[in-house]
Amino acid sequence: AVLVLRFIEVFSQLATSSASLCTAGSNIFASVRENSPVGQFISHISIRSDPGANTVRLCLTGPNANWFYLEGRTIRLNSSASRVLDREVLGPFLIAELTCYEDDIKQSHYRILVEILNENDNKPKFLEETIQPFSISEVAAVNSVVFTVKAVDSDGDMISYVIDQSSEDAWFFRIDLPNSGKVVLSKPLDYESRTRLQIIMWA
Ligand SMILES: [Ca+2]
Ligand SMILES: [Ca+2]
Ligand SMILES: [Ca+2]
Repeated sequence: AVLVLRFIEVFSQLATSSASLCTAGSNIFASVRENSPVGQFISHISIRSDPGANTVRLCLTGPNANWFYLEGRTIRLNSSASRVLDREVLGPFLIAELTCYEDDIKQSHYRILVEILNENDNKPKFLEETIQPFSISEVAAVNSVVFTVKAVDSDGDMISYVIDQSSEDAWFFRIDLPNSGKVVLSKPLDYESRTRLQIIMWA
């Protein structure tokens, strides 16, 4: 008889737990564009109960929980003018956890994974060592690569390079492969007529 009673106890606990107002939720996978304004919608929370009901409490925790706030059953972005969501600083994902308490007893726990979508919000920057003054022999072959520049872009964008045609000595040079940064000599050089050349390049 004792054994039968114990079995019934376990069964009734399981039944109570599955009837919790916190259930029917799920892990949350969402995305948000970087630089999004405060209040940007992230995700609904699909738990059964209205979190306004005084027996149920939702709690955000985890490494990036401070990027979110709760508004009823909605998760929104907690950014501000001085604290922008920056994919280049934070990386591609925000990670947090959502815990649902009922009468202060932890009932369910969900993972939140939000991808930060990239925007092209950084300009390419030339690597200083590739844009220093340097010498070219006056006998350098026309149509040969005489120098190579390189720029980096923290968005990971493909970079192309152009010679500003308004710059004084632009006509001495050309770029055959816009993404390579390789600058080709177009005209023969003559030390007796010019000892310095200067061009402006854009990345
Ligand atoms: Ca950014
Ligand atoms: Ca970006
Ligand atoms: Ca960029």
